[in-house]
Amino acid sequence: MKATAVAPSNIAFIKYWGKINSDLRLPYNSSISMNLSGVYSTTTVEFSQTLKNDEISLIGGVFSTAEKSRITNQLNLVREKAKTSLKAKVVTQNNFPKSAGIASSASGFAALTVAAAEALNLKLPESELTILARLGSGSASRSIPDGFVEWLAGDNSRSSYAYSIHQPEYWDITDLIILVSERTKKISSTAGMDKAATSPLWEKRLADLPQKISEMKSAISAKNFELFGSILEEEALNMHAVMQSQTPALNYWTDETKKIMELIRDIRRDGNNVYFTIDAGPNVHVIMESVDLELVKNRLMANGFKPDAMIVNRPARGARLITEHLF
Ligand code: 2P0
Repeated sequence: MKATAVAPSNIAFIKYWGKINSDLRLPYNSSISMNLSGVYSTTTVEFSQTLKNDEISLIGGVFSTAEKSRITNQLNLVREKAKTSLKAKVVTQNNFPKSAGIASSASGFAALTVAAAEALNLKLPESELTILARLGSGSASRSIPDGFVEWLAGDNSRSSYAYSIHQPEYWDITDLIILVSERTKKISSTAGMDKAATSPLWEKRLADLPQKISEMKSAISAKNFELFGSILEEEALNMHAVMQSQTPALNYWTDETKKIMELIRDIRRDGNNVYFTIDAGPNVHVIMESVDLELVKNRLMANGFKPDAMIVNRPARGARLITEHLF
């Protein structure tokens, strides 16, 4: 009745921004991502007859009431599948501080789902785990399969699942996350993406996405880094253009974010294949072939960015069970 799972965070190459069905967390479009080796959540779940309520805690932090109730809802989904009403103790640990501004919902809901399903001895196929995780947080579905992942939009809950396109070893690329301090409290991506369709750029984005997704997959399959990087960067800018032109407008960039974007363009003008992408926050993900890591790090440090504000990530496996429990 007890299990522990580790799940990575993931970086989206083609972004999920907007739900066609909020209750089922069905996205408007399919998305593509890579699991990250350097940022992950570990979650232990134990169901027990002695518990009167779910007991939910975060090592090194505190869950808000809203976060706790989202976790209870996720446990309810797994309990429903196992036809049990047993309550659970849940302990989670992220290997990155909450203040780093790294979203923990992808890694957190993936680890929670895999651990809870195992603790109730549900032997679910991977695709079903990705569907369950999606109901907790959309991007969590992409943190379950290994390596490079596509989450298919689908047109109902069964058809909106994620699968591995390539194993982590397939391509030796690096995502160097540059942590940027947040000046203002950010709007959650759940709240922000509800307004995506108010942007005048929205219809065009949606119309262009199928072609972009197919080009992105071809670029990854051909290991054409230059093509991959240019689609990656355009896609990030396109999503942020939608965010910034939504009503109300949503801006996640700080001056530091923009400075890093300019610096990456400079490094590229000097003949290096380096690109960036940005999620719903100010941190910049610098994407490069792994051989270029030292060069990029040195350029960033020469421009005042500290190594302790950088997290190196390689493509990683998805969620997996481990035998060491948190309690
Ligand atoms: C992504 N983001 O594809 C995009 C890019 C943010 C920007 O997935 O409401 O936390 O929990 O389903 O998964 C963040 O959205 O949203 C996200 P919910 P989630 O990675």
